[in-house]
Amino acid sequence: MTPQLGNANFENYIGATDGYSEMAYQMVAHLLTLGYAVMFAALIYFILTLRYVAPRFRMSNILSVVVMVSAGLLLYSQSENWKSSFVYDADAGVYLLNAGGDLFNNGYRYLNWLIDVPMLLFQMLFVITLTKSSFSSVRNQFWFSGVGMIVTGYIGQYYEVSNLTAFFVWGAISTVFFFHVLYLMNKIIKEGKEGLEESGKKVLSTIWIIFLISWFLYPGAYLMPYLGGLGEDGLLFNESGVVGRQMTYTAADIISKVIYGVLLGVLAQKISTKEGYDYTKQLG
Ligand code: RET
Repeated sequence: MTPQLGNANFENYIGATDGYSEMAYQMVAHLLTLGYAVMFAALIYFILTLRYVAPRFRMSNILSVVVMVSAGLLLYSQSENWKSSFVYDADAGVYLLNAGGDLFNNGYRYLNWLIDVPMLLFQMLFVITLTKSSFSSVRNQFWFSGVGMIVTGYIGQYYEVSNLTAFFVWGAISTVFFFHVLYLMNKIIKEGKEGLEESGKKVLSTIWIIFLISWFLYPGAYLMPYLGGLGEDGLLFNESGVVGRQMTYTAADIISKVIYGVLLGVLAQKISTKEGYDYTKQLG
């Protein structure tokens, strides 16, 4: 029997029917905890490395700090949400939906992206030098399409079980914005490479690759319940899909926010050194 869960995310449907085994429940709890622990650790890193780069690049570190605080807090809420949504049932031997509590919803993440996506995109603009495009035009387009992508995806995720047509249509609209963001990022990375030395170019190429991989993981997580087949009989419409979704989100978050920020810092440090900025003289 399908429970009356309306627009709830599929995690609740699994919790209300089969329930979660100890392993699946704990894996999700641990992944969410890992997520916010990494954000708070990296927060310290971005603060401490602020002076390693010339002043004009420091905005990139500052934006990483903003991203770490917002992601850390939201992942903490997401983790509390998981723990209050499902409770252990000793008779059934699994974790079941907590009848008196909040339902589980991935929406905290989406609202976090509303802050983080524009910040991550702007960060690039503070490290590279644009040769053809205008700073304010790229910044405005990043805002527009970044926000458009998230808001439409946020609406779509409410329909992941209750209305598959709405789920895919909103997802498709979101993808149009996503491709615009990818197009812009690719364009400015190419421009940014122009004035750089070989080693700087290499870092920028790596940044583009990890950007592409990690950003594509998010739509993968959105589609997760149906990656093994459509409908409630699909191979991933169960606890494996739930764990898979949180694994994907956690990996994507660590790569797109932390590793990306660290690599931008490495690039900024290379350019700073080349321009004669010696950070060892600035410390102490
Ligand atoms: C959604 C909805 C389905 C279609 C697409 C999506 C793309 C999401 C992306 C999110 C990136 C988030 C980042 C967060 C970092 O803090 C909204 C899942 C294309 C690309 C980088």
